[in-house]
Amino acid sequence: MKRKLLMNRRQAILTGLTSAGALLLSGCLKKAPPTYGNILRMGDDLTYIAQRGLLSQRALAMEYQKSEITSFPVTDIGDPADPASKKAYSKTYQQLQRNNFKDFALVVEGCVAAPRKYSMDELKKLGARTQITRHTCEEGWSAIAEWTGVPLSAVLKDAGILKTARYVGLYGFDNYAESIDMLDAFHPQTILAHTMNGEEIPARNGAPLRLRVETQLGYKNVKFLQRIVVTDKFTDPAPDITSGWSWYTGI
Ligand SMILES: Nc1nc2c(c(=O)[nH]1)N[C@H]1C(S)=C(S)[C@@H](COP(=O)(O)O)O[C@H]1N2
Ligand SMILES: [Mo]
Repeated sequence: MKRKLLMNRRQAILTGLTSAGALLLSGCLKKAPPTYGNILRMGDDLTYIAQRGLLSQRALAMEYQKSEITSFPVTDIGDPADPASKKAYSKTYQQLQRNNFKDFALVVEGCVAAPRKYSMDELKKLGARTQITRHTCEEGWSAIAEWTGVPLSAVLKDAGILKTARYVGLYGFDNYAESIDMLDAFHPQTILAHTMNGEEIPARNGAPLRLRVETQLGYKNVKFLQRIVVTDKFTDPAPDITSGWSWYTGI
């Protein structure tokens, strides 16, 4: 995926938020938001505080009717099954795919009492949520699909998430990765989706498991999930891939 710089629009928005951010900083939200020492991401502090302070933290993203489901654009040209794919999928992923992901297991580790792997069946036993939501890509398109998956909160609780936990890093088989905070991790619409429009997720849309985090822009929705790492400190898991994008990108 190409790097995109969204700074022009963001800079404009941030200028407008400066006073709100300053007010909030002196108010109840004293905890420092994530920052990178990266000039492109300096504004993260303000958007993060403004959104977290001003918006209802449990508000649900809009859900749609089946009749509103749209086609879903192909975003990365890569088909994980195609060795000539422009994207680098790991050998491990291609082997798993050849066996229709029967041997797939999600790694859950870090600040959890019981780090372990979960097979798809084990994940499905933890529960399911179905939601028809709009995916909004930072490149300007959006699409509506129905997703079914296990709530991330259920997985974290099952693994025995520790009190020190602050962030969840999510890593894909293609080395793509993102992190989210606990509010988003425990948001009821944040799910690890295995089903799209009633069928197993197609390869290009992130088989066998992808994150759906409906409170943020498209690029936070990590596809081809391999590993989840719970951390007590802020981490930017793939700064080389996503550093042109804001870390917190609430919609
Ligand atoms: N593993 C992985 N996840 C990813 C990406 C990626 O390149 N690799 N691209 C992101 C971006 S920018 C978008 S808009 C969506 C696209 O999802 P889609 O390919 O199902 O349309 O996936 C996101 N998750
Ligand atoms: Mo995107």
